[in-house]
Amino acid sequence: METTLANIVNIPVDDPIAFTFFTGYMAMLAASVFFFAERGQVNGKWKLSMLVSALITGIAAVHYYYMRDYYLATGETPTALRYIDWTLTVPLMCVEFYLLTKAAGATTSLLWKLILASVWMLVTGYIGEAFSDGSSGHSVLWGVLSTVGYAYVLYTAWLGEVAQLAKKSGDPAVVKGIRALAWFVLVGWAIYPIGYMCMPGGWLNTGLGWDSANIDLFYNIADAINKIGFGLVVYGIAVSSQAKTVTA
Ligand SMILES: *C/C=C(C)/C=C/C=C(C)/C=C/C1=C(C)CCCC1(C)C
Repeated sequence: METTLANIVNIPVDDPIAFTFFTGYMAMLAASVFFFAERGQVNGKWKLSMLVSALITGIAAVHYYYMRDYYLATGETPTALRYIDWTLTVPLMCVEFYLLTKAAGATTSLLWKLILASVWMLVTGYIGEAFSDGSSGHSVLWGVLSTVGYAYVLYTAWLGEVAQLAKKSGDPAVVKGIRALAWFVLVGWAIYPIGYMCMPGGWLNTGLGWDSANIDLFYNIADAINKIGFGLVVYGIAVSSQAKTVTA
């Protein structure tokens, strides 16, 4: 059998995109093991949230494994794999919001609204990215449509049902944790549309002359921040709310 270049893990030292694909993969894998192991240490009511954290980083790790290979073999951005990853993991982040506020009365209708908004955000974003010919009009329209879904999740986390339920929970660990997750949605998630606008033809691309694969630098860094960060916040809630019940 012939050995093709794609069989060899070769990370060019001067390629930051390849580097972030590789380290992103390792970080997601390590985080997954951590969340899964720590799941055994936390109070029963937080175990499912911890498992969801492990699933989010675990699903991402598998996608990073394939995305890294795809990028190394083709030099192109793995758009389809990227969006399959997000379509699985972002709704799971919505599940985290639901699970954390469930004791305070979160309904499955809230969960479905969040999932629908995030899937809308991703399907429209995918159309804007995968079928864009580099002329801005097409991708701007889909980017704007996508932002509607993003705005809905943002609103729900900061002011809407999730924020109100967190307050109602009366658990300071949950109030603080939901606020931290809301910050992730505001700042961490904003990296994605900024990257999107830096693509060829995008509003922020003027004069950058960037290759479209540069988008992966934004997405890889944002994914590490958001997926591992989300999980750590959930872990923090589980641990601090537990410490309270022990001393109470
Ligand atoms: C783990 C993956 C996460 C948290 C992915 C989040 C993705 C977004 C918030 C993407 C948002 C987009 C817009 C708001 C407009 C342009 C198109 C997208 C899909 C990049």
